[in-house]
Amino acid sequence: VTPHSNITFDDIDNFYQKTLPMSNNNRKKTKPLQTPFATNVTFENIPYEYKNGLWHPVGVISVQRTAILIPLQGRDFNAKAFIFNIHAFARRQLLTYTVLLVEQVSPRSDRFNKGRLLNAGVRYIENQKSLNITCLILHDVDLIPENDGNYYVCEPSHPKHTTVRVRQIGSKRGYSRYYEFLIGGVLLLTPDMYRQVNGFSNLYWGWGGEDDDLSLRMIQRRVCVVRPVDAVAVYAALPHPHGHRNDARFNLLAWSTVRVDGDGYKQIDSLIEIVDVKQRSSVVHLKVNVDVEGSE
Ligand code: BGN
Repeated sequence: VTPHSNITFDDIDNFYQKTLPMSNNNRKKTKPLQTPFATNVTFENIPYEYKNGLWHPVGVISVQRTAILIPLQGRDFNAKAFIFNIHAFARRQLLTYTVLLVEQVSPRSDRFNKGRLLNAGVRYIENQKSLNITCLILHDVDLIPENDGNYYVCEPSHPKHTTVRVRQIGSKRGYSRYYEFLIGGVLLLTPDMYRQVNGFSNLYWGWGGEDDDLSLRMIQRRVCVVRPVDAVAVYAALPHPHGHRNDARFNLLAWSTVRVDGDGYKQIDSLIEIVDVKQRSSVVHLKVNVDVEGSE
């Protein structure tokens, strides 16, 4: 039974007839409920087609239209492993999706500005009106989801943070947990929610804090984050050297909530320039100058 086969309601009836418990009385006599998902059905090889900028499972209408955004500076070695894995993962979940690499170009600074990259990526998506994206996934390039039950589907009214437990590949330490407040790593939210908090601050240069800043914005705007259960919210982290820490992050965080309206997604256009768009079969590769002359 695959979703694209010509299955009829009769087939489904027949499939379930023998296994559905009819009442508490005969429950003991029947086998446990077996769904097609519990058998050896796999979506691994479901045909996909590329149509109007998105990957679609053939013969299936997905609930959401998803953009996976990966901010990037260097780390090509991680990006390749990530892209290789994320397509298989997305297809096993029958997503309708696109993958966007948002790579930083910055002539005046070697510090990573993840906030500007993500604001730029979301703006690009928003401008591609025909894509009609309904779910944004902000995804670190070094995190590989390990459980297919970690559904990459946006909740209608809450951002969803899915990096609950993370293990380092090659380390024997097992899974680490983070703090309740953390929303960094992988975050799913609708474009509406992104606008509601005015996206990310544009002021964080270097590693750390920009995600905590977004978390504060959400608290200020009464946006409540949800998480999947521990068993499925697991990731493997690819190895890489640590980025340059941002010493200004503590001070920026202290004043975060007074800046929400004046520093964020609404302000991104004057701060960045998309210098290259390369449409590949596996990704759309944007190069973004996050450091245009006159922007601080
Ligand atoms: C935190 C960082 C986050 C990062 C997580 C997980 C800061 C601000 C300190 C007040 N926050 O410490 O940005 O995602 O670790 O690595 O540095």
